[in-house]
Amino acid sequence: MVEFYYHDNQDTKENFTQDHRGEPFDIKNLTSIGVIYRKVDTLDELNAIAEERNYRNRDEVKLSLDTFGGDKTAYNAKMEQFYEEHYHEDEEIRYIVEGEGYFDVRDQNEKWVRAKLFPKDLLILPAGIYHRFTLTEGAKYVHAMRLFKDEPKWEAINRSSGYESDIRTSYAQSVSS
Ligand code: KMT
Ligand code: NI
Repeated sequence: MVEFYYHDNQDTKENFTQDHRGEPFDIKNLTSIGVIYRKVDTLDELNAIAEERNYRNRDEVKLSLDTFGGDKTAYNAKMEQFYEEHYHEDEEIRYIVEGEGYFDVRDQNEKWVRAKLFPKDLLILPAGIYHRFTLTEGAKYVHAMRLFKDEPKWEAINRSSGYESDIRTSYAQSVSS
């Protein structure tokens, strides 16, 4: 079952898959940043949500050292890519099939909120929200489904690029108090 808490911000390049549990975070405050969490038990339920929200595409991703055939360099590169702060131009759904994962999302005060996700946990990230992903130290594996409204595009706009589109700007305005 999902856990939400503030990140302790003590992460380094070596330890970012650890828990990094900081202050408690009240799940009720997700609405103020436009993030939706749902426990989704069946594929039928998942399909219903996808239909209701006009999602047309999905893909599945499996991530672990094994899925890279033990190639540590390739695995580490992927891990670093997912952990790089970024946003997408579309609302996107992430659903955990197997394993575990951390999604960190910025709250309206730019604090990292960490969602520790387990099987059947579903997270909807609004377009334009800055976030990052990593595996957990415990499982070191995730099998996730990614649902897209349009073509499965995996475009991530990294914060370090300094580029902020209209979608990002309007998201930021919508959450500012
Ligand atoms: C994202 O948007 O960063 C991701 O979906 C990460 C990979 S999903 C296991
Ligand atoms: Ni992303």
